[in-house]
Amino acid sequence: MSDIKKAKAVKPVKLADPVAASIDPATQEMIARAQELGVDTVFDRAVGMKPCNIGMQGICCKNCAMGPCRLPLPKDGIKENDIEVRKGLCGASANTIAARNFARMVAGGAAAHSDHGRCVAEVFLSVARKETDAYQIKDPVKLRAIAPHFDVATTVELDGEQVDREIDEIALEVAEKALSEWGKAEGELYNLKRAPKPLYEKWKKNGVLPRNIDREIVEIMHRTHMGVDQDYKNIIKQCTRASIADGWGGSMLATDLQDVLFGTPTPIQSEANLGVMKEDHVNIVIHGHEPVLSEMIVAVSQKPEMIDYAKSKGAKGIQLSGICCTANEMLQRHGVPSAGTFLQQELAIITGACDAMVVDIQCIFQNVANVAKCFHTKIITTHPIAKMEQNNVIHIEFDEHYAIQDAEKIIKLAIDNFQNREAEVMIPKHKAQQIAGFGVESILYHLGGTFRGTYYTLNDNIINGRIRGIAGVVGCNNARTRHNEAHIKVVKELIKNDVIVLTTGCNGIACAMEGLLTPESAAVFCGPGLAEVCETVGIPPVLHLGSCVDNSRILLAATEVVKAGGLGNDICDLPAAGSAPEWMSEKAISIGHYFVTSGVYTVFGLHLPTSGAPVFHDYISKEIEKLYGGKWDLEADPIKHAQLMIAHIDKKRKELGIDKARDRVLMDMAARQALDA
Ligand code: SF4
Ligand code: MSK
Repeated sequence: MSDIKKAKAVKPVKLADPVAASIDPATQEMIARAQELGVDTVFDRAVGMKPCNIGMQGICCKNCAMGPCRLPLPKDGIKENDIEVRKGLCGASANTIAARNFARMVAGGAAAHSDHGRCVAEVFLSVARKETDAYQIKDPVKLRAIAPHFDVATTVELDGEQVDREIDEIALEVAEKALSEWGKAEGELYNLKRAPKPLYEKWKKNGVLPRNIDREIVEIMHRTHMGVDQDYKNIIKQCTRASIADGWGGSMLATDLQDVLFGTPTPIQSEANLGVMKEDHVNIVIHGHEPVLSEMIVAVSQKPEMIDYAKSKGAKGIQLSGICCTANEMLQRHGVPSAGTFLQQELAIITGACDAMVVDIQCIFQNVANVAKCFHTKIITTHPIAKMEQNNVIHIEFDEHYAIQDAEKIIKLAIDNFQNREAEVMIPKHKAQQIAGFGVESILYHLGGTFRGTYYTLNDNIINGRIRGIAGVVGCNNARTRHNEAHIKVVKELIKNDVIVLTTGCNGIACAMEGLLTPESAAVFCGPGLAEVCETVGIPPVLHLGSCVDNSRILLAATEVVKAGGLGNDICDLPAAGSAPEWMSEKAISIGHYFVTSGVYTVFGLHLPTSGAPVFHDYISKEIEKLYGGKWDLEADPIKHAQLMIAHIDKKRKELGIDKARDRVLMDMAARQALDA
């Protein structure tokens, strides 16, 4: 305690047990260190403040000033006339209230992803218009690949022949059309047609094709206003439309345009956990979601003059690392190591070695500024929509037109702060190797057929049973449950049972910290079939596909599997399932709902804010399957959670007639087609 600013430290009333709070030794060490220094962290606060039971069940309405109206479940069970007896002042039923709350979570999540996408689209337009020279189009091949989805021609007729169109012309047209996706007056989103045709037809039949991204979010806010939509099925219909506008709209646009601008990820080696920070370097931890700024920070931090400047201040160099999805963005394109997941953000400062934490948008604790007051760390906010009220926070607004200058200013500030370290530095030793940077394209390369140009090998191995199925395991940490425990138990149970895992977000970081993102982990943790495939092609059993917006890569990978043939005609036919074992954010609910309405059986951990309205809960966890082929489920126990996913995968294998194929019968193309017939 003597070596930190005592006056600023606020001792929490109750302290967390570090071992009960996290499975990760680095996290345990740093929680204990924080407690020794008298600095409170989210782990302590979670012990001291219990969540509201009514809110957890989704049955508290505060949509007007006559409330909040709370509708606890009757002790003697739900009555037949529940909607007449259990109601708010206006008469809103538990189903209406829970559906409205759920819909507003989808609106919040879809807005967050989509506003991120809009920002990228605006930078892309600036680049296409040559208004900034800080960014260039790094992946013209991907630009040509996505252009047709926007009805943008990639060739032009010249002397009676089709020749490649200028990349700048394509970029400008794609940029303008992409940006109009947020507010166009008529039509539907361009990317919807990238879904398997039967899925598109289901959306059309059910009247949920999104018109433009902003409209669907605004309409949720309107329909959930006091006294508007009071039919939970109709509210969820709009939820579906907005979540599709997220997954197949805003998020997919963000992913595609980021790939075009910053490069499509390819497998890359790096490290994960707090041990990636270096005591003798200037440590800059970048946290948030948007790669527009972090791309520049990566570029500028590698400039020799910046490294020399750091050396002139006594450091050996500059060590960048990331938290949350900015970490994933910098990891997948540059191999920048991940310092940790969502719940480790305060701990990075408590190392005493964080010279600057640079934040952009989403998942940033306001408490990082309080923790920073106890150390020398500069907290730098960079986004006009995400500031903090604490007076120790520096705001350097990032403008893509002055991107390099802004990044230089931020990095110099961090370097100048290196000499101000006061507290004893304590960086946990723990870190793990990881291979990240997978995507639709790289899966094609590793598990596809070079000549066939499809997901042939992947499908073949699913059909022959070496790979039992595919799981998308994604999402956050939640301080209400032991950090990373459910993430790791779910993933290990899946790969043990030959289910290949596609991961994004904080699950990806958790798996990296556990060493599951290495090809070598296959021999240790996988069932024999998956281990054989991973060893043969040299991939990890858990493929890290990137950040939260990159869940769109999972949708497109699933679509590629459908296209490759032999596993049905739609995403809902695949032996596949989704999971968010430690979810916490509204974005997770939006992702969960677009997984479900894209045909994926999706299991969440912890709890769902629907349990106080069992009829509504039944609707999204049973009836909705008839409309879209996917449904919600809930299981807090990680092993049972994974087993539910495996049972669903086995059910789909049986429906496809490939349940007997697990005895490793080698099949040729004709046999596979016969199975599909
Ligand atoms: Fe209560 Fe109805 Fe107002 Fe909600 S909208 S707070 S249920 S009166
Ligand atoms: S960062 S949304 S805690 S995954 Fe995308 Fe992690 Fe969840 Fe934030």
